[in-house]
Amino acid sequence: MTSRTDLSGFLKGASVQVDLTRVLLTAARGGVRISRELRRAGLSGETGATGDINVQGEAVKKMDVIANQILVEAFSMAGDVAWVASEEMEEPLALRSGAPYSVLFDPLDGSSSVDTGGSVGSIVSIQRAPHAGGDRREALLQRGSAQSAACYINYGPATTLVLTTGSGAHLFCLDPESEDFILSAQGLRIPEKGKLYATNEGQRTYYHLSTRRLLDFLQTPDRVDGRPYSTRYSGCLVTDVHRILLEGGIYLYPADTRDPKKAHGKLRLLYECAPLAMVVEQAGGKASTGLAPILEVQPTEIHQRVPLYIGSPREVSLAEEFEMGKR
Ligand code: AFP
Repeated sequence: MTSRTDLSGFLKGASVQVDLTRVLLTAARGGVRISRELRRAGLSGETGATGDINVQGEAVKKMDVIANQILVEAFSMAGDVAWVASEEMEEPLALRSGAPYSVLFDPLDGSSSVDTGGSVGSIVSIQRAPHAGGDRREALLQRGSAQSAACYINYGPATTLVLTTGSGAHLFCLDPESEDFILSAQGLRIPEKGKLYATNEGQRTYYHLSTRRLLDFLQTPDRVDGRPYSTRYSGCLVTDVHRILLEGGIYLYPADTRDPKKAHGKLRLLYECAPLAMVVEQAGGKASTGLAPILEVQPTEIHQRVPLYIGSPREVSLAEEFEMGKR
């Protein structure tokens, strides 16, 4: 039998601080429970919507609520977490005064795919909590570059976890029998250039001219440059970014002209874009708003939205050139 490294053994071997290790293991255990619930959702009546609308103005699915409860409960018991903030909660929740970390998460990204058997994900950002606790909003509004660690879990045909503590990005696969995450690739490297792009092209009419020109470019045949690109879009950010991370290319959710209230696109900076940016950059990729690195954006609100271009360095730089009007 080949030797296996589980998540806990990996973090120990990588000399990750003990308290940060505990928080990451808590996130992973939460992911195992969510994965279990997802497998049973169709049998236990946990599909469909609750009838509520969340702080983002989106229909809440039953599995959104369950996944959120699982993670809040897990971090509440962890002891190392001062604050949690979630896509599903209007306000951050204070857990333990003086604890070293704050955790921000999207408990179930792409939840509209649950009922139709699509892949979904969880995204977790871990940042240092300020010593004195501070005002709840101020304390959590940290740039992505200040994150201590970030991870996502993709619930697909297999449940996979990709994490970074700032020294590379590493991929783990959930063993469904032992329910351990087992190391499957250490030091992931995103291809410098890919052949795929992922975007909701049905909304192209609403995209700004610069973005439409970028798409035109990606679709224009050029054998030497490897165009046209192919589209792969599942409607789940985690799943789409995971594919781009492994195969190269670009995921984009741009700003658009559809809804003045969402002039910055749909995706949330603190618990979607920043953690994914940290993971992808640790694998040698890039993440940008089109105008600036995602990790350098100073948040002003917990549920702030930003445009996102993320993936291979070549395609993200190209997207920036279009969005900055250099092409
Ligand atoms: P849901 O969680 O409501 O399914 O939204 C998922 C998401 O935030 C992200 O995972 C997708 O990339 C994006 O929305 C898809 O949005 P569009 O439906 O506008 O393409």
